[in-house]
Amino acid sequence: VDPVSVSVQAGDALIVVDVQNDFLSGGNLRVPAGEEVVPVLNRYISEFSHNHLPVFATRDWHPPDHCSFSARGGGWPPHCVAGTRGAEFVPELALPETATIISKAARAEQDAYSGFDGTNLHRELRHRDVHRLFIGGLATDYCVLNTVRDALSSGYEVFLLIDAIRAVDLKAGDGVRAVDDMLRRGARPVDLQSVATASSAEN
Ligand code: VGL
Ligand code: ZN
Repeated sequence: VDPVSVSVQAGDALIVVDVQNDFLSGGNLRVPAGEEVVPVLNRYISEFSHNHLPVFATRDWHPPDHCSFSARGGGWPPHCVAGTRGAEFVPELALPETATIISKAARAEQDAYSGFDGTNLHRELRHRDVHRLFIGGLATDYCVLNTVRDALSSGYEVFLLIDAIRAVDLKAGDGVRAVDDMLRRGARPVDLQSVATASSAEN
């Protein structure tokens, strides 16, 4: 995948997807190498913050009896139960105080992999005149995939942070297939270098 060069500008927002303790090592639904996205996302966060651009952070925010949990016939171990340590953002993630938190899948009978599903994310973005989204986080093959799909079908331009995503890979290749799917639908790949280079060239 060849990253495209882009400078961040007014109308852009960063969406950090589900960087929560339960998705990292020691958590209940470990994403392999999930911790590796944290320092990279911190660099994107500072790029956006320095340019006074909005940062959003989604979080999986389930009740203890959520329908996606195995006890209820769902496919996942209990994870990201609202108010528990597993649901907290990873402490090393340097979210600015101004970040907008988007909680999803907070009702027992409904799951949501997309940050747009059942939330006010779209409204918040329109309110801030955002039309381009830079999206990274966890997990590539679930919440990142579905957030990117919804963003594209809602008319946003999407830049996928290919160095700041990791997959669950329940089936080998799920992550690669998810990236292919997002790019085929029109997301454009970027990495720290292709974003930072373009924007620092202006300074
Ligand atoms: C996620 C599985 C279950 C995710 C959330 O954030 O990608 N994956 N719930
Ligand atoms: Zn979940």
